Amino acid sequence: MGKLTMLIWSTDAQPSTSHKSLPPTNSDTQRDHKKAKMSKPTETERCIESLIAVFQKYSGKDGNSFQLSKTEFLSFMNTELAAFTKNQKDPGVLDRMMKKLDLNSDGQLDFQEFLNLIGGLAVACHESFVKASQKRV
Ligand SMILES: [Ca+2]
Repeated sequence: MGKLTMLIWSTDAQPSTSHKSLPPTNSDTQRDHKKAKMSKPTETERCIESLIAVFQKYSGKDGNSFQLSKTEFLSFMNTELAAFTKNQKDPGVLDRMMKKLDLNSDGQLDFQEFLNLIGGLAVACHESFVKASQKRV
């Protein structure tokens, strides 16, 4: 897990050129980068890492390792969001969700399309949280 964070931050922190070609003036950046590597990931960083990990866990099951096929999407929904899925009385809801999320209509969900699902669910959760707290006042 920690490896993923390192990967993310090292991708951002380093120019595409190799280590050898870095001028000595970059030593500060390198030191900061090392420090960032050593420190414990923040809650936000861990959340990002988890989202990537869970996406790859399902996307890696068949076909393209970095896209969710319909089967992988259903497997994800029925496992990770079982409470949500079970509550849906309409059996076509997952089909329609998949179609709606698949913005480029290639029959696969890439990470961006997957994030739209997570984002949408997070917004819905947050809205019901806000509503609930307004009722209490
Ligand atoms: Ca797609």
